[in-house]
Amino acid sequence: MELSSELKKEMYWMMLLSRRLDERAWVLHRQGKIAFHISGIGHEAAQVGAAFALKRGHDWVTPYYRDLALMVSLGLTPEEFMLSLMGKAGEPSSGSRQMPSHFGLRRVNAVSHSAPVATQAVHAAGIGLAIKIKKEKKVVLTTIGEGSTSQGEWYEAVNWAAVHQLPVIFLVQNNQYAISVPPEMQMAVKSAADKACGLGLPGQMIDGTDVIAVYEIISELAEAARNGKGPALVEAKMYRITPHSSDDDDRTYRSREEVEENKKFDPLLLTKARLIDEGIYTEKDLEDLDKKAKQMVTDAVKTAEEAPYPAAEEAAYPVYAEEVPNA
Ligand SMILES: Cc1ncc(C[n+]2csc(CCOP(=O)(O)OP(=O)(O)O)c2C)c(N)n1
Ligand SMILES: [Mg+2]
Repeated sequence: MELSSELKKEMYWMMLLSRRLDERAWVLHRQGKIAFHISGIGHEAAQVGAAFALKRGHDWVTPYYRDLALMVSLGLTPEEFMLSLMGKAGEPSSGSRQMPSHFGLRRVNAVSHSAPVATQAVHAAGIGLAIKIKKEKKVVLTTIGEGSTSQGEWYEAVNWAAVHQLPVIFLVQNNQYAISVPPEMQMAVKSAADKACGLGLPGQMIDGTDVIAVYEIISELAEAARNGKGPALVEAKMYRITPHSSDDDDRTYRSREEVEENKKFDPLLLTKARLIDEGIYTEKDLEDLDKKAKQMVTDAVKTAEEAPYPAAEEAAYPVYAEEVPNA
């Protein structure tokens, strides 16, 4: 079924806004205004396609640190992202107790994760079990990098979801590096999706630069999972255009030529070209949208810069059950 132009426009807008937020984060880091950034540049198509396949606020998400575009599509505002980068009060994941990009947003059922990679997959399996016990028609999307599928927790979570036929979609974002380590140095199979056959669930590899393909595939799997058909594993392939994080110097393990070559597969540019080809947008429309996105980012930076830091006396509170102030 051909998707509506409106839907394509909405998805492009989320990709664009996330990209401009992400780029500004790098600038803020270089200006010494923030301590750390971990980037989702190159991952936007996979994340936006997946987010749009969910019923926002109904389904559940346990994301990972590269999921800015996923979170923006679910409803994280530019201001909230900037508050987290600057460690200001009111940041919705943890009231700025957590590292930036350890996304959580209670109003859309997105659960903040721990820094050890793959723990979010275990949380997803647990939420999936709760959904099954309560007989709800919901799905959990959990995301992860390909390198982190080598972690024990990931196998345990996928195994558990497969044994109990839980409504969980395990989305692997294969950006071809785990910091400096390429996939062939840490998995003997060609694709993380191949791991599915040993765990007893369907697995497939998809083009993670094609927002529409991702949307269509995850939509179908999500609907099947909501209707009791069990979990699925999807590996979306893309390229990590930036260094791993603002603490990484990627010149030590990959050539500039390789990075330049892979910029041809930049999902934002591919989607833009497609929208122009299909007559959905003109170059001028896209320029206007870009101005709008940049202005929103500038406004968000200003708001976050003017926002207060959390009060010192609130630092240790609340760790468990009470409300996070201002969240
Ligand atoms: C259990 C654990 N080991 C190591 C790390 C340090 N670490 C953080 S991100 C990362 C690489 C993860 O690579 P991948 O899963 O491919 O995700 P990507 O960052 O490429 O999106 C590592 C080793 C960690 N956070 N947790
Ligand atoms: Mg990776």
